[in-house]
Amino acid sequence: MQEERLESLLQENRMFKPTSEFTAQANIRTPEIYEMGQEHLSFWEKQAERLDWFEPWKKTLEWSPPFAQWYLGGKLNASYNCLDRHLRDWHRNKAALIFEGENGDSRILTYQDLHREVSQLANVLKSLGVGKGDRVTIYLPMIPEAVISMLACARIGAPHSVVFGGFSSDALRDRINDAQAKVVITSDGSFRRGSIVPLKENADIALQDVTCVEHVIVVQRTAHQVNMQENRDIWYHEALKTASLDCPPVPMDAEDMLFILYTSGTTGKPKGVVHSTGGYMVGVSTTHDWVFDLKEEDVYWCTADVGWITGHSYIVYGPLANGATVVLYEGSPDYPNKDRYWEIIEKYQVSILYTAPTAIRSFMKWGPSYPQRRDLSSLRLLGTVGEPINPEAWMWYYKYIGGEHCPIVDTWWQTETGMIMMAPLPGITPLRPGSCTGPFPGVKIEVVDKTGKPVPKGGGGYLAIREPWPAMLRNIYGDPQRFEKTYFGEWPGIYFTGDGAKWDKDGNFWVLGRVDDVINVSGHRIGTMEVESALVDHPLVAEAAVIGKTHEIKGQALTAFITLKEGSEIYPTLIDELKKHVVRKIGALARPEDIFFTAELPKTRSGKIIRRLLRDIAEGRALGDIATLADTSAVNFLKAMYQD
Ligand code: 6R9
Repeated sequence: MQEERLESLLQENRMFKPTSEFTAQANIRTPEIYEMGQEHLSFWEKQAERLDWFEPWKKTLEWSPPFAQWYLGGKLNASYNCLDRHLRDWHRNKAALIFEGENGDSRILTYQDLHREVSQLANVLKSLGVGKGDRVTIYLPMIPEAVISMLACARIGAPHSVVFGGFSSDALRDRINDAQAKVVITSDGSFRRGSIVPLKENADIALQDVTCVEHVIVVQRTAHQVNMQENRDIWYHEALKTASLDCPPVPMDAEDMLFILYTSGTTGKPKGVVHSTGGYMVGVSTTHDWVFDLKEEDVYWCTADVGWITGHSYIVYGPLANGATVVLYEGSPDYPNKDRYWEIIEKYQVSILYTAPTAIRSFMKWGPSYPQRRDLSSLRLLGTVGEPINPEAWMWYYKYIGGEHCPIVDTWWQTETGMIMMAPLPGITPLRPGSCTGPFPGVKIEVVDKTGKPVPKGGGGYLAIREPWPAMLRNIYGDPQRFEKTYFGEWPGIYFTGDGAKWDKDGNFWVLGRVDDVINVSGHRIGTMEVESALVDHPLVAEAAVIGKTHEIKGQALTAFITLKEGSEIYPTLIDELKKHVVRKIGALARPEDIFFTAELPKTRSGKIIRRLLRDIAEGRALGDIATLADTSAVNFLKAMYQD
């Protein structure tokens, strides 16, 4: 897949220079900014001034690979930077959150409103015994209370761990246990395409095997009947009624943990990515301001879920630190109609839209009539994130959504990087459909070979980050060895991204996708091992191998190859049962698209499953080198089966 994509990309020579009108009004207008970025330390020192610090930092960076510390000795609070400092002038009455529910209900919270509710919830958390350093798990839909909960935790220095509402009770349980959370914040349910997802019920099941959680705060969203466990469960709205409005923000050390966010890796166990307070806030606020060219009057909408890093950095912390007006939408793009996004843009006069290539490919499939029936003239800038965008989807987005006048910022970054690492600066960088252009000022990214040496321009290899950056992950929660091995194990002192890429003669980067056992389904990272463990957990399954197969809309889809235990019979509903089993163990996002039964899996002589061969078979490609294969009959069998 990578070679094919690369070939077609290299023929891609369309280029869109910033228009003079856009440049004239842009936040960043001069290319010298890149030279300033070369002076890595002074550059990031200057950017830190955009935050309010209770105490100034004494040293910008302490780098003892793999551990970085930024803004040492500085004290600040993320919630103070997102809220309190905007209350000094008229901004207190500016809309901070514009919430649109799936049912069409809406709620607008000004910065003052948000500050009030955050302070109250922070006091409730304190009354439940949550203090600095205690972890809180948040399992909520895309409703204002999700943002409020994150900021309330930040206010009292309690790291949050947001778990995406689409995860199953098993996945939630593992994440609660790994973080040893003291409190869980959830809701009775969430609306999804007209039905109710029973979040509280999932949380109750998860908590059956958990001993660390003392209390559950329950937001009422769907108002259906749920069980409330005495002495443990508390209604959010009732607790807030009596909570004081005054909750002073706790001064945090720049290096104190702001949050943990779990993401998939190459082993079965998700990694708890740890982010700091100071460096993270500097990174997300600077990139949000410059990449999205944020203006006071903008209505900014990022369609990600707060359960992912994109939601953390570019719905909550970056935009609110910058005093933006942020749209928060609860539902799906096709509910009740396929023009829901465009309806929202028209309704709130959205000027900046940040979404994912997988969504754009769905819109393409539905056709331009849906955006055409709405007024999208308020849009002035578009963004994408989550996976490589194919040039055709880029062009469609540019034409039908951006009306051929909005720059598109293709932003490459990761849960671990915390902030956007590569993207155009829309006032100065020429756009190339399918390329995220190049690194943000102050970021040093290279394409390197197996030994960690940069390949010449025009070549391809692995994407690596040469210097530490402020928003980089600080650790994997509770597992510093895994942190070092995963990210700095290949080449000491150089961060390995897990992505393959090519840079062209002009220095533009073309990211090709993951080179490890991580699959990107609709922009969501899923580890093959996680799905394999879920499958072998089924009583009939002996072995499972999961691969990513190219998919028109999702980018990649999961295909599983399975061998059954001795004496097990295949019956008609087994495939369906196995898919359901994975959904129960992980969540709907990990449901395999296809499942194939086979007598054997292709393995190396040392017994490792050769996923590369399975990928070739699934993609219908000629098989590469099979010299390492222990038994070629398995491959012949699989090929014959696949072609049937
Ligand atoms: C922010 C986010 C990270 C992985 C990353 C890469 C892929 C993200 C991309 C992109 C090409 C882009 N990725 N943005 N690939 N172009 N603009 O998505 O974080 O969920 O951790 O995923 O997503 O493969 O390594 P995360």
